[in-house]
Amino acid sequence: MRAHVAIIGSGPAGLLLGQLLTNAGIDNIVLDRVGKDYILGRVRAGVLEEGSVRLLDQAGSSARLHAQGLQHDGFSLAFDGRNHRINLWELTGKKVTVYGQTEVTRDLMEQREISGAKSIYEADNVNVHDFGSTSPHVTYEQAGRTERIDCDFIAGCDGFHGVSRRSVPERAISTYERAYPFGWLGVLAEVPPVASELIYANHPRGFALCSMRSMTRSRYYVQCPLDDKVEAWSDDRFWDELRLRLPAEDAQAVTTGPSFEKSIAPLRSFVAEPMRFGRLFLAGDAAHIVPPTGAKGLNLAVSDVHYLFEGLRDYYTDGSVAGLDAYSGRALQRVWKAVRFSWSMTMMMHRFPDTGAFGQKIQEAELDYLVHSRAASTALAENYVGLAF
Ligand code: FAS
Ligand code: PHB
Repeated sequence: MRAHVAIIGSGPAGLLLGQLLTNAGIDNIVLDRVGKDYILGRVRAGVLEEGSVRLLDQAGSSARLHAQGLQHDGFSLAFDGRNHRINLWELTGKKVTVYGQTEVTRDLMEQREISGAKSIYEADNVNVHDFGSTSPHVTYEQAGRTERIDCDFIAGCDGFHGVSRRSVPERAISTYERAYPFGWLGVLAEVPPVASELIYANHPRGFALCSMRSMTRSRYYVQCPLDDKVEAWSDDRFWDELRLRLPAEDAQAVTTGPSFEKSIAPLRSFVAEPMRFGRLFLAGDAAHIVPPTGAKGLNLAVSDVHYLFEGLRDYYTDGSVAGLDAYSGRALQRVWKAVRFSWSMTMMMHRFPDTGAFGQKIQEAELDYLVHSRAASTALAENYVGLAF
C-alpha cells in the first residue's frame, strides 16, 4: 500500500487530520490498534473552544455539533459555599461549546466512511520505520500477515501510550512531566445537569466538577486518591460526596440517578519536545497531556492538527517545507501556554495532601481575588475560551 500520509491513531487528532487532508485531495490512511466501538466507548472531553469548532467546520464535520452542541458563555467557580460566575462572553467576546469528544469522534468517523478514505482498525503491532529518510514506512499485522504502507510522512496521533513517540531515539527527544497525587472519578448519568453551565468546585474535601453532555445527560467528577478503585464507589456514595463538595443551593438541586459509566483517570502534565522527527510528526496526546481541569486536552489536539495540516497542504500544493519546518515550534508555543493554564487551574482547585489548612486558605484567597478582579477574571477567561491558533 502507498499513501502520501500515514496517520497512526483514529482518535480526534488522527481523524480530523485525515479529514482535512482528504478534503484537500491529499491521500492518507488512518490506522488504529483497536476497533471503532472501543474508541467510541471511551468517555473523555466535553468542552470545545471556538477555534476547535471552526476547524471542525473547515473539515465539514460540524453539522451535528451545531445542532446538538450547547453554547456556554460562562461557567462558575464554587468555593467557600458560594458560586461565582465567570462571564466568558462579557470578558472575551467568546463562548465555548459543550459537545462530547465521543460525538466529535463519531462525526469524524462517519464522514471518513462517506469520503471513502482508507482506515485500518484492529491493526496489531504497528511500527514506524525510516522516518529519518525521505521514504518512511509503517508496518502492521492483521489476519496473521505483516502489511506495509509506504508514505511521504507519518502523523503520530496515537495518544500518550502510542508507538510513535516511543520510536524516537531517547537522545533526540526531551520530556517534561508533572504527575498529580490524585485522580478524577467521573460518572455519566441520564439525569438533567444541576445547572445550565459548568461548575468547578474547590472544597476542603476535594475538587468536584459538574458538567454535562446534554440537558438530559450529566457528566460529574470528584477528585479521588490515586489508588482509589471504581468498585469502592457506589452511586449513592458518589452522589453524597458530590453534594458535600457543592454549595448548598446546588447540592439540593442535584438530580441523582443510576450511572451508566464510571471511571477513574489519573492526572498528569506532560510535554515532549520537539514534536517533529524528520518525516514523523507527533500531534495531540502523543506529544502532550494536560490535566482536564482546564478543558484543554482535546482542544490542543485540534490546534496541533491545524498547524500540521497547513504544513502538509503547503508541501503538496507548492512544495514549500516552511510550514512543516515551523510545525513543532508553532505547536509547542500554544501547547506550553495551555499546559501552564491547566496546571494553574489544577493547583488552584484541588486538595493537595501536603499543603493542609494553609494551602486551602491560600487557594480560597486566590479564588477570592480572581472573582473580584476584572483583570484576573479576564486572564482566566481568555485562557479558558482558548488562545488564538
Ligand atoms: P487519543 O488518545 O484520543 O487517540 C489515540 C488513538 O491512537 C487511540 O484510538 C488509540 O487506540 C490509538 N493508538 C494508540 N497506540 C496505538 C498503536 N500503537 N497503534 C495504533 N493505534 C494506536 N480532555 C479534555 O479536554 N477534557 C477531559 O475531560 C478529558 N478527559 C480525559 C480522560 C481520560 C481518561 C483521558 C485518557 C484523556 C482525557 N482528556 C480530556 C484528554 C483527551 O480528550 C485527549 O486530549 C484526546 O483524546 C486527544 O486526542 P488524540 O490525540 O487523538 O489521542
Ligand atoms: C467534561 O464534560 O468531561 C469536562 C468538561 C470540562 C473539563 C473537564 C471535563 O474541564
